[in-house]
Amino acid sequence: MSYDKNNIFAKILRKEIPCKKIFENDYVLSFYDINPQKKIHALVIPKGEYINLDDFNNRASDQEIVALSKAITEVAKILGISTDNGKGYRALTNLDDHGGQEVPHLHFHLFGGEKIGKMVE
Ligand code: DGP
Repeated sequence: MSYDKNNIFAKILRKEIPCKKIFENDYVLSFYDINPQKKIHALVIPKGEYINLDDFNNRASDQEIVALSKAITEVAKILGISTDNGKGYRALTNLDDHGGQEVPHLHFHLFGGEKIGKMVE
């Protein structure tokens, strides 16, 4: 499967459609999910063209990988849901068909602002 340059997050990265930005640096963009599933629902995406986490880990540079991982922690701090203040959140990424991925550009969901039930008992 090749990267679809017309996916919605590619359009957001090209500023062809707007987003409610939370954080940005050379490698990463974070913005609010358009259809929040929890009180706080943010997305963190790499600026590079990666379909999912497997594609990212196969092809991205160490710099890009570190930047994405650290951005998740940074965004949680900005949103006031980080483990620093004893709150916490869920970071999740869906991969491909069985994972229920809809947008084929790697994204981590950050859910927080309320207690989240267990997905796997
Ligand atoms: P997933 O199912 O993991 O591929 O999640 C895709 C998420 O992307 C879903 O929670 C809704 C969100 N989303 C889809 N279109 C847009 C959009 O145009 N703007 C924003 N901010 N989020 C979007």
